[in-house]
Amino acid sequence: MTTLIDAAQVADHNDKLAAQLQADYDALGGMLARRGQDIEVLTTLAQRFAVAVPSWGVGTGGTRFARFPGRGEPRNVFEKLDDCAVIHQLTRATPSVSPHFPWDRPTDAKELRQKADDLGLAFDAVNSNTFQDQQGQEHTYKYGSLTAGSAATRAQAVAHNIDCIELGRALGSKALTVWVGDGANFPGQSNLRGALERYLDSMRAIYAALPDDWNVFIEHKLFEPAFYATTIADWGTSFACATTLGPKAKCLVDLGHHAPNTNIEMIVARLAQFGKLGGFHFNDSKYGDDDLDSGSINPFQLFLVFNELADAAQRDGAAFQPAYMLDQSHNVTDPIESLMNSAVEVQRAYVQAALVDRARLAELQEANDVLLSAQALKTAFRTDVSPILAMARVRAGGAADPVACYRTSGYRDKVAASRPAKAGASSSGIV
Ligand code: AOS
Ligand code: ZN
Ligand code: ZN
Repeated sequence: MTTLIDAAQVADHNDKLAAQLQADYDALGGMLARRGQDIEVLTTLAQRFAVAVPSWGVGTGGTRFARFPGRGEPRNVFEKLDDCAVIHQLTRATPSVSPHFPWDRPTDAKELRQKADDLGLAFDAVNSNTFQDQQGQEHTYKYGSLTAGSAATRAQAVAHNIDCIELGRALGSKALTVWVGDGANFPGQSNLRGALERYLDSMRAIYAALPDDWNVFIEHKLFEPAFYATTIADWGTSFACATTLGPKAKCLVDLGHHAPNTNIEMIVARLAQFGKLGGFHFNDSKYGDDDLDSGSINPFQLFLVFNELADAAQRDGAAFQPAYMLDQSHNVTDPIESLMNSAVEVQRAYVQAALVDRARLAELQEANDVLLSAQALKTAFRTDVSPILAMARVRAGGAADPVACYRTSGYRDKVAASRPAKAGASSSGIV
């Protein structure tokens, strides 16, 4: 297996922090023991956590105003995989990559799979793209894709999704994520019910092409690019469509795709209850689909989402396996650093949720002890589990402090030299 950062350098970094980490770990272990919790159980749990990295996340994103490219941005899917491998090498929490077509379309899927294999990576859900026109494309998506009034446009969008399934199969993926920007910018622009009927027709054709062991994830989003009425705007629509389509169709919750102050953890609880929670796109936001780093704005919300996931896991056992993926856009930070931090923040919420004594919480709820129920969650959320996360990484060969280790490694300088910037960069993360 190829490692892009010298293992000796990681070991050296860890050695320097070893005594400090052990002291923090022991102190936390003592505190948790007094609460009746075994730190080793939590560290093992942390080591089992995994979240996929979005291939488009390793390039610098952009807004409709501008894109400010970073140094050494990946120029193709192979270089994107290299950056993803660095993220996994140092965090040990991101063993898979969620690719995006056609941005990541390989000329040879076998070669791409081989490359991923060699880096110790696998492929998670593949993402289709019918929200922009591609060069040489026959029909425009300006007025919709899977919901378009034109049957030829719909057929083209369906064919692209089926092509994504084929590519995903060759890469060892097991799911297709469909997010469509389809909708209307003005009242009257389209027939609201008609658009959803056409969406379902298109999705039925895509669903029919799914292999037996595949899922299709329906990703809802309140607004943007449609600013009046998005066809798949909310979890209710997503749930209704997933239910109509069948058992392989599930809902995907992108944390940024709701109105401000929406109770996302309750949406998670509802979808889990009815067996339709397919997975997540983790990110954070203040206003809309800001795609900020996970846990950077509202870490308590992230914790509450994982609190619901812990409840669902307890109820449903091994059958409950939602897909965890990041979906972020990095405009002013080094994407590798942001993605490493974000993976750790999601992992942190996962471990913090495991600190909640669920039996005790149930008793408190039963007794209508509102204050102590709330405090049971707050106590878990306030516990700094950083030493557990660091120990989990170190034991798995990752870095005690991924960002510090990455900066010392000089990886960005190295790729800046081998990947010269190109003019006219697009906002897709492909430079
Ligand atoms: C768009 O807002 C959605 O979050 C998509 O999941 C995702 O960002 C897109 O597919 C990547 O281009
Ligand atoms: Zn998303
Ligand atoms: Zn989004």
